[in-house]
Amino acid sequence: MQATAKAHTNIALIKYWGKRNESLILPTNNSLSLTLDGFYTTTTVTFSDGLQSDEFYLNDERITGIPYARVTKFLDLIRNYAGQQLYANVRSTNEVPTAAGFASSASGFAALAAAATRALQLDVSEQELSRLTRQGSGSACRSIYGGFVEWEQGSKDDGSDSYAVQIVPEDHWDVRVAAVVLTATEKDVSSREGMKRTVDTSVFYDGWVNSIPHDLEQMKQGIMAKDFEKVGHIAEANCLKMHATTLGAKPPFTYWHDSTMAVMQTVQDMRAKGIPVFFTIDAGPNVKVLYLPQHEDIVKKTLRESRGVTDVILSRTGKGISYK
Ligand code: 2P0
Repeated sequence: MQATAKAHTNIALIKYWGKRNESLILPTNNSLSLTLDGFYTTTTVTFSDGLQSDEFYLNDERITGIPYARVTKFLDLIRNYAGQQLYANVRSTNEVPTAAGFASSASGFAALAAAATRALQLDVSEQELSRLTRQGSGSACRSIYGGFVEWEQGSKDDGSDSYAVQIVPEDHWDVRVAAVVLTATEKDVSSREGMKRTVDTSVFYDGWVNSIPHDLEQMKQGIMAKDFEKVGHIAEANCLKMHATTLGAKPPFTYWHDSTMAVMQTVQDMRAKGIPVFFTIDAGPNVKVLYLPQHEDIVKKTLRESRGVTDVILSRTGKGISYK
């Protein structure tokens, strides 16, 4: 009744930004991501009839409150699926520096779903695992797979056609990502709250949703052709559009700090000098920079010198779920 799974985080090049169903976590648009090998969560789940409730430890610390509630709610889903009632001990180790601004929920829920289903010896396909994982955290459903991954939004009300699919595996293309660390403070507006406020109130929201099919088609062409300029330009523009929706919300908000904009400027300045680099930003101030291996040294050096930067962490493309 015990299993251990490892899942890597992912960075969206076409963002998931809004739900059409909050309890089932069904998105308003398809999204597309790159799985990263540098950031991951390893989770061991042990179901036991000796437990009176679920237990959750993260990096050896007992977790309570909202993060614990999200884990038990997800375990309820798995228990329901399996048709049994045993409580679980969950032990996770995060190799995702929170300061790097990666949602640890992506690798966290992917590893939890994989370990919990394996511990119960459930015979689930990767597609089914992705569908289950989605209900813990939307972006996590993409972390089941390595390489470039698309989350199909689906159209059914029950969510049965909303899951991730792999576009190409991790060895298709050596694209790299630099995580530019700016601040260790918690964000003011969580991604869950931010996307809800945007869907409910942003005057720019329809424009965002309507722009996705074209971005997706072009992005997939770029990935297949390994056209870095094409992929980079679409990713950067898609990120800017997502962030524009927050300025049209009521009340308006932004995830950017002045140092965020300084890094965006640094990236565009590098590009003006002929180095192909592109940025993307999630629901926080930190910036991720896409680059090719031959530019690693100059990219790292230049980003480190940008105003307000405390660290630059480099990553390659990563694998999907693995078990120990
Ligand atoms: C993404 N983000 O595609 C987008 C871009 C943030 C900005 O997915 O409510 O933690 O658990 O489904 O997955 C962050 O949102 O939200 C996210 P829930 P999640 O990566």
